[in-house]
Amino acid sequence: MSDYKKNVLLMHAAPELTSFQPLSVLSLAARLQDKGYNPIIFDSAVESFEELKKRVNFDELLCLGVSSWSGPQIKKGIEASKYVKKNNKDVLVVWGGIHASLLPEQTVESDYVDVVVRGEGDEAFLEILSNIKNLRDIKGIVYKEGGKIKRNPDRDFMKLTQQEVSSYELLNLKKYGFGDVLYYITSKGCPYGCIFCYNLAFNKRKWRAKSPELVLSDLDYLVKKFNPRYVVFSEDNFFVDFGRAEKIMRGFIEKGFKFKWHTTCRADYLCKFDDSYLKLISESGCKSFNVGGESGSPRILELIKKQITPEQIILSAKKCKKHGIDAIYSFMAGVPSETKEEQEVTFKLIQKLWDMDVPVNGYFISTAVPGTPLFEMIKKYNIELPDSLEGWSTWQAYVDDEKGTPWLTAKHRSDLMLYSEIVRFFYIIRNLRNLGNKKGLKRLLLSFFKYLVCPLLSFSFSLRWRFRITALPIDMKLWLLAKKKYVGYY
Ligand code: B12
Ligand code: SF4
Repeated sequence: MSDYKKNVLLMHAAPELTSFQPLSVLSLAARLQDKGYNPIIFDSAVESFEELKKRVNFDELLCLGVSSWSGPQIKKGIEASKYVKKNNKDVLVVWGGIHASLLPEQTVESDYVDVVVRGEGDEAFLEILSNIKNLRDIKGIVYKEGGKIKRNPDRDFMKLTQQEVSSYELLNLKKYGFGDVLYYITSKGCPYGCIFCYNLAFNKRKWRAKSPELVLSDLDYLVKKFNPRYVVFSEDNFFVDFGRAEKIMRGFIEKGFKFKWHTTCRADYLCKFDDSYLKLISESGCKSFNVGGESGSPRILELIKKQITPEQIILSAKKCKKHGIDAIYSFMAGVPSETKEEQEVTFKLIQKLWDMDVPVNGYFISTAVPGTPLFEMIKKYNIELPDSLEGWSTWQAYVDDEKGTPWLTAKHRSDLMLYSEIVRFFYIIRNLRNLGNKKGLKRLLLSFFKYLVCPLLSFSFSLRWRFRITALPIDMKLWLLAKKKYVGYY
């Protein structure tokens, strides 16, 4: 029998169909490996609990760690925690991640949770595992002791100086997307204060970054091991320090990395970049940026503290186009207090981008997550807030439910949902992959979607968008069905 006191199950509670490597648990796992533990990763986006049961002996676990984001995905974390506790109540159950960090006391109140780690868990988790019987001196945690909930002082942000890529080998990368896309972060946090973003509460506007040397050596390792076709820097703000970013990009060229890369970039940064900087970005393999446009209305941009202007959105798109980089914009629908006129201004901006052949990947219904100023703002609408972890798992603010947006009338919300789906539809068909190596029935079904369903929807959605027609959205229902069947998570 292996030394089960070293077995730590790390779960990324995620819905099916999202296929992005879970960096939270990968980061924890790398530290555990360094200290001689045996981390086992369970990503509920790519593996069912039944499958997990076949490969893990639950009687031989020291701990279950669950990574959580607010929303329905919590349900899977709860199921796993309950199962583990029922099987053996001595297995420690620790929750972390953004949801648990923002509502730690409420999370630890659950019978099946012993400890919550607030913020980065890498160091705290190791300390917990080596001091299971005495958690008093561990910073950044909330836990139960003698039936009472205890909150220890905050922990400082960790230094991003350690290699943390060894743990990628614990994943079956083939299960993720096309199997040749790697997720990695070079920095954490963001110095801006957009009112809808988790950053203020979670990162206190502190941006921390890995050195160019560490980034390049991590990537060297990943390239040698996995030879990715594509690398996504899935962090909040890659470009805060233009000089650091420049060193990293020059490093890609010097090392002869062949992968293409993608990250997010602010519109105002893109306006500041001169031609030589944009040329470097492009030459280093950058294929695309996600850019938060959010709104065409200067008042809304100010309200949400985005610190950009509509003019910068257009200029940034033009500059990226000139250098062959796809800037992909996203917008927010139905921000509290937004008028129909302001909504119209955003539609016009979206149209202007489309006319320039610039992609818009979403017009997403504005939803407030705990810990954000937007969340404080919407409390005046007497929003019904869940009062338990289980409550959050059924709180459908992220999906199709009016509870999360009480400032919108049902009609306004359903109109916005329709426009949101239209924008998404045009983005998805723009990127529709060719039929690849699909064979047989799958190929037939995809051809049906591509050559029959899409043109039909394209026609009706164009009319709706052009004349702002929202009545009888039968086409949207068809689209929602088709999207679920053919497109997966979007
Ligand atoms: C990449 C990403 C995605 C990818 C998914 C990638 C994946 N599989 O992980 C995609 C594009 C699919 C996505 C989708 C969504 N996302 Co997203 N996403 C991110 C993003 C940009 C990076 C996540 C990441 O990799 N971070 C890096 C890791 C290392 O940091 P970390 O997760 O915080 O982990 C550390 C700590 O939290 C802690 N920790 C975490 N787990 C645990 C567990 C234990 C046991 C312990 C001890 C500690 C611990 O230690 C970790 C290591 O230091 C974050 C923003 C961000 N920077 O985190 C938003 C973010 C997580 N997303 C968010 C949201 C809202 C969504 C969506 C709901 C959006 C939507 N409306 O559809 C969907 C939800 C999908 C779903 N249902 O799961 C919010 C979540 C807010 C919240 N309150 O939970 C964030 C914070 C963005 C934001 N600005 O608000 N997202
Ligand atoms: S710029 Fe992006 S990451 Fe930074 S606070 Fe705003 S939304 Fe969040």
